[in-house]
Amino acid sequence: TAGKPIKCKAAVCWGAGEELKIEEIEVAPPRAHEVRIRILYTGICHTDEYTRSGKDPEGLFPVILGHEGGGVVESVGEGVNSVAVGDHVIPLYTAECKECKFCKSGKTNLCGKVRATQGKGLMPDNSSRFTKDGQPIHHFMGTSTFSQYTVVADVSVVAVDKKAPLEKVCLLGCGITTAWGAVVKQPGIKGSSVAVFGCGAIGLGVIATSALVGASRIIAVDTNPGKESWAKKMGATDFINPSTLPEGKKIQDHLVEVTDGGLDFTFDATGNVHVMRAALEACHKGWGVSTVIGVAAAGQEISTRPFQLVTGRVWRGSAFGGVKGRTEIPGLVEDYLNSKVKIDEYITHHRKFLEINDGFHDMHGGDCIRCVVDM
Ligand code: AHE
Ligand code: ZN
Repeated sequence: TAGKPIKCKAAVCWGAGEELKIEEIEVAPPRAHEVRIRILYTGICHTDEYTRSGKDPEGLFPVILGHEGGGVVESVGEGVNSVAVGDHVIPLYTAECKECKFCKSGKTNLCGKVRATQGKGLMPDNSSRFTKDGQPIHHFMGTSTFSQYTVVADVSVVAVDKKAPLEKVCLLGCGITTAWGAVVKQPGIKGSSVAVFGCGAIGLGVIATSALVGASRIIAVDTNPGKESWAKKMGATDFINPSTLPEGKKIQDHLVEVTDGGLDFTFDATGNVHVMRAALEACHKGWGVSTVIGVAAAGQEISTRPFQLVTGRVWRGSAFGGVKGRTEIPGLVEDYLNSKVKIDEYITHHRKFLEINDGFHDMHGGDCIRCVVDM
């Protein structure tokens, strides 16, 4: 099949707010510095739903969504030497070229190499590899894992140990890595108090990783009472449901009271800007650090009194947990194989590819942490 177009099935979203439609599409061969991958499994993340729904200001249609995949390299374009045919791989929506200003800075994982074209739903040469009856379909996040075959830039993919089941480690393509990185790259969590807002896959991952690195107290916050047992299972020491607080009592004020002045570290894993404010204001005066992980809809803005910052709280954020995918994901896979990093625990739902829309519906239910789709 190398060098030839491949016909396969893909879940296409034709317009904002529409359900995905399984279509037979054509996937062009990889050009120079591109890799064509047979996707075997993919997770569904709220960001796929965010873009599907039309809330993403960068959203383009028609599009093949999906950014939490695992697969096998089918063929490679000219000049590709980082992965080879047959390698087990995870596509990366945060590329790592190792040579741009960002990559070389040593200060960030945000690679600049393909971000502009990725945001336009195109490959680095400004064109798409996906067509349906000749009509181009946009790529998404440089990954488009809701297709049986996808094409990605060689800087946007990493090979992993073949011993690791792809139906599990595909989740390292987004949620679990994002949560892990947000915690391990934040100095000082060991021995400190942490509050985590939102107990979806990201929030639970932040809890699990905070426990792993030795936080002294981990307070989980969620309005769904069903999340208490999940949070405790992952290592939370306390669970607070803000909707059970007395009328008019703000969650941040409650947290400051029960922690003798506030948390050392807080994390937002909701994408709700009011929750982000609460997370910042729940931090301890003088040193508390709040990390924004959740993605907020177009037009949303955060606010707080500047006095919160003047008095020593720090508001920060990270994308993909600050993780450099090509450098660090192989190690995370080994950590999973050595039972240091949990993945299986997050998988509550499985779906066949033809049921992918049901996977989206699963995600809206409070009992779904991650749904893995068998392509
Ligand atoms: N396109 C949106 C922003 C979306 C966003 O923030 N994406 C996160 C990853 S979400 C994973 O589920 C991210 O890492 N962004 C960094 C980047 O370069 O896109 C918008 O609001 O425009
Ligand atoms: Zn995601």
